[in-house]
Amino acid sequence: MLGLTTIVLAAGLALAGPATAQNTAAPAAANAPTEASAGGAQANSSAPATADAPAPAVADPLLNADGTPKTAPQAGIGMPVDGHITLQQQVTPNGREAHWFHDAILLPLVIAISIFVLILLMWVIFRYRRAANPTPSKTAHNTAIEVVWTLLPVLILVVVAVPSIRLLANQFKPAPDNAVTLKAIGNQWFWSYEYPDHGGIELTANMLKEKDQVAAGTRYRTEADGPRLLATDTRVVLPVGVPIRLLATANDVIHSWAIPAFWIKLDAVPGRINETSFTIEKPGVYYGQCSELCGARHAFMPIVVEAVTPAQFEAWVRAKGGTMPAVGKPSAATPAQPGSDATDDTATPANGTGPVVNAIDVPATTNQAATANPAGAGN
Ligand SMILES: [Cu+2]
Repeated sequence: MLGLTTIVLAAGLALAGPATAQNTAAPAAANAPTEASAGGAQANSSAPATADAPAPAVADPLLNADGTPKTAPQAGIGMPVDGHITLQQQVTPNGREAHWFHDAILLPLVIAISIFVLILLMWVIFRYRRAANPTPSKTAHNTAIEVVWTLLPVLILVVVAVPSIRLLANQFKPAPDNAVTLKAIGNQWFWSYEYPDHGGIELTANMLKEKDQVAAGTRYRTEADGPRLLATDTRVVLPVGVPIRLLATANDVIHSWAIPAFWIKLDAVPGRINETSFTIEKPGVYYGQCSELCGARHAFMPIVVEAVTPAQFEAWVRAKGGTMPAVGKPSAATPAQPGSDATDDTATPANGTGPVVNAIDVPATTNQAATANPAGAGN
């Protein structure tokens, strides 16, 4: 009986959901058609539409007329490098701190401890083997050594804990009010994005396929787009030098939004919004991938961020039909987690019914439709 009640309740919620979403998402919905039509006119959103679509009112300042990006990535920056075995070059303060922590503290410490233990083992094996030491010592305790082997590891852990906890705290420091909010939404198997503080710009990013994998006339990956399996048809555009508030959620299963060069890996969980922040220090193109096993095409939902100057970012926002938020205006998108003190289900129903707000318009988009590539099915 309880099961039946649950099903009925769930069905009721599902039916009520879209209505709630429409109410809460009115501003976003108003922008959506504009964005959709503008997107249709851009080669990066839908390749087949390129041929006969009219030119957009304001051309995307970051794209060429044929939809390819103007900015090519810099070799070895923001992407993996053949034969490279340590962290990617970091372009955020947290990333640099983590890189330093890894290279200057953890790695030397791990190597020193391993060598020390190896030497001790070798010494015991050779010096105290039966042939060299036929009558073993009966010593069972040595207070001095026991104090050392207890205190030394404790001291080492304390030394490691200080920078470790500092880094952890920095990673979860809430973004300031002037941050640019980017909402990343994981889908099987592509990413969609929203800029809630910039007039609700929405993007959908699909992986670009190779030339021999797509039908003639369809956009495929070029060197300007980036490495194979990492390039997307639409890039996330973010300003440098400005804190970014990253919100991550998902529509279906758990995904994870990760860019190694930013020191960012944030789980995107359905019905929940995870938040972190970072500041990109250098303009450039940076690549990442979904980092949570999310199904058959998990490996084919890359992430590309193009970091530009704030002026270029503003021009891009305007070209996308978005608006710049008033100076000093706090983000409207700062989420309250379910169960937190800040959660107020009456004022912001989206918090109590996470999946509903996530579901706005997005399910209509599919990987195949956006790339217009039938080869993707069941791949
Ligand atoms: Cu995924």
